[in-house]
Amino acid sequence: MKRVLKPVLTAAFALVLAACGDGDKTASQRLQERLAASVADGKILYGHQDDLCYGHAWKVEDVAGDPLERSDVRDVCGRFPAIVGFDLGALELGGPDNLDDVPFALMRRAALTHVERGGIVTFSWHPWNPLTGENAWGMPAGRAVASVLPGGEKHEIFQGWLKAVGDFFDTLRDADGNRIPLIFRPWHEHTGSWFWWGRDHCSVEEYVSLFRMTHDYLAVERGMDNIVWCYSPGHGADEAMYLERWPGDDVVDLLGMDCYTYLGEEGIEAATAVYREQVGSALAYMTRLGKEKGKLICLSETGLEGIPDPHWWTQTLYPTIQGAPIAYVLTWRNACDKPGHFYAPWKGFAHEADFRKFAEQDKIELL
Ligand code: BMA
Repeated sequence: MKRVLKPVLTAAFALVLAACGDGDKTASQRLQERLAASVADGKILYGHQDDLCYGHAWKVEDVAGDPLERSDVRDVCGRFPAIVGFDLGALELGGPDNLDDVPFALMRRAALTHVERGGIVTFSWHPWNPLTGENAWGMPAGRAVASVLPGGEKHEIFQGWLKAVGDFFDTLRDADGNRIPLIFRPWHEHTGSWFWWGRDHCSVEEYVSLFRMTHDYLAVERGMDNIVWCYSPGHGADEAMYLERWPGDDVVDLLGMDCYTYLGEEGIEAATAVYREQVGSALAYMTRLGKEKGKLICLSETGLEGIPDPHWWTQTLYPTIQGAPIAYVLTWRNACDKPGHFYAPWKGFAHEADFRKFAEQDKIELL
């Protein structure tokens, strides 16, 4: 009798434990809790786009075998970024590589490797325009958003594109076969009009429907409860614009913002002043909104292309973000094939010491 009962009781106890403990939380909730704990601890995680796949003047060649230990960030400060960003653009076209020539097989390995090391991954998506066949930036955009919504002429094709994203995410599983937690940040910078889902190319209702359709397909239809959904308007959005196309409290977990220091003809001082004003004011209302909505906030994309300012990290970025409860800040990619297109330092770069100082701040977390 005892022998029969014991395993039954043990199994029942495990069930009760699971119901009370972490076991009933989704991977998305656990990642949000981890980020919230880091914010409560006063930390800001540092992230870098495509970090393990390539850097300034190098790239991974051996997709299946490379140990993925190279990183421009690590070369400069000895540590990997805490967050690595990837972009799914061109996945929808069915080819092996993304829009920046990163093989999806490499992206998968890099994401899994980074999570195994204790890091966090985030995905953006610059899909082609399903109506015109141009890339995400191609203009005129036409009524592409309307065309992918139910009843639109590209709806069915677009369902296939969403399926491609779902299928790719579904392959991101740990050694136990569980889907890894990930941040997904679709339909970003939509308060500008440089992408086909931008402000001038669709109505408020159409944008909201696009976001919700994407969420419902992955989170509901595919049951992906490992995704933290990030909403990230572009630079210059005031609070009204930020909220104008808000897709709903039920489909957003993380409030983001994409904002860069744009070096124009007026010089670095003017660019820095604009950046500090834009990011500073956005983080102020995002902090309030995050509290009201019980959601985390982040600076989802930022940087200064080519980093011509020797003190950008310590005198522009750090003072602008250090007072805000952002979970993370991510700087954009270091292209391996465009020498001036980089947003993190690399070994030998003239101003690399300033990044090291930034990375050494107590507040700033790397792996
Ligand atoms: C842009 C640039 C492009 C790139 C795109 C998507 O900001 O970096 O070169 O193709 O992002 O990653």
